[in-house]
Amino acid sequence: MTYLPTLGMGALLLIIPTLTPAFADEASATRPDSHAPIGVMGDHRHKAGEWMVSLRHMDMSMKGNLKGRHSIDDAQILNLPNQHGSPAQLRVVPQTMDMKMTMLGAMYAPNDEITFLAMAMQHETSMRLNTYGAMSRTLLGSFTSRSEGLGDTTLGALLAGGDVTQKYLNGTWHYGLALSIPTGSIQQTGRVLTPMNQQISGKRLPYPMQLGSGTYDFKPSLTFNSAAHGEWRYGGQVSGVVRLDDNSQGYRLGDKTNLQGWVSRRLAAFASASIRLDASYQDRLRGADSAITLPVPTAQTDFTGGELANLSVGFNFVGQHGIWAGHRLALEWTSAIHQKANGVQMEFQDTLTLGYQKAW
Ligand SMILES: [Cu+2]
Repeated sequence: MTYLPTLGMGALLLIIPTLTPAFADEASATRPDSHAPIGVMGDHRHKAGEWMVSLRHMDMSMKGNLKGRHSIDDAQILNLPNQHGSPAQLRVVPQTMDMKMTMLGAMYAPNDEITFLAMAMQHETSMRLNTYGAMSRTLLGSFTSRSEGLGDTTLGALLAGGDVTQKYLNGTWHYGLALSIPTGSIQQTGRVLTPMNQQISGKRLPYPMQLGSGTYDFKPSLTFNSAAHGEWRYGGQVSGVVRLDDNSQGYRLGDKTNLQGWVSRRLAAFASASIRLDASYQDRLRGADSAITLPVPTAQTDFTGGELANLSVGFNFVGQHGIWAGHRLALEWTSAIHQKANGVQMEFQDTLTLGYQKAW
């Protein structure tokens, strides 16, 4: 997906000259950097009585495979044991994966101490795979799996924490408490090409192709936002995902922790640029779905979880007056800079996030 950064920069070049006249009023108090980069969730709270709606679109791409930190090719993957027994070794290898997510969010603050939030998600995922012969190990062909539909739904609240007023650490922090409700399907099926060279339809797709976790997940977070230091601002967040039960198919995805920090600089009254670094760790999946049995790395329960770190570059824009006042547009381009997979997993490439937000 190397076209994405180019596309992002192209869109930016189009947006800046078009919006400059309408966005150029310095007098407004709405700063573009008063929100974190668009890839950060639950980064800001609202004042009493305020509402906000947001729409985000993320497009994430994966390509090739890693064993631990190192690339592994198809021929090497065919030597690995298959936990499902037959055939004895892996015979289906993912090549590329594209995950599109559209998130619709709402925020409401009944008072200055608490901001409620809700977020619904729509997924559109596709994966292209190669199938090799059970005995011959020769390439039989490729096929593409697709899954599409509603994902999990998050409901929660952001609670005022406090102020920090040190010389070099000056800002506010807040807690986030959220619950993810398993509205996404975990029984998506598709047509696959088997190592016996048969096309089978209605086969349960591997774990990364499912639309939700299937479990109620607790999602706590702690966020710090600095005060403005002239044109500069920074922030950080630690967050987690804790699975509260096993799902109906007999497994739970690994718990997750994420640590991130960002720095932004205001470029104009209506625009800011940001750099963000994030690192996350996810545990292995526990249990297994007995209907997920393809001889493919993504159906091996030990080949889940690991470390991932990303570097992101983003831009926030906010209208300063007229019909543009208070309308926010943001984009962020995220690139994986470190990945250590448990077992063999697909390699993360990059993600483009586009967002729109409006508060009133
Ligand atoms: Cu908001």
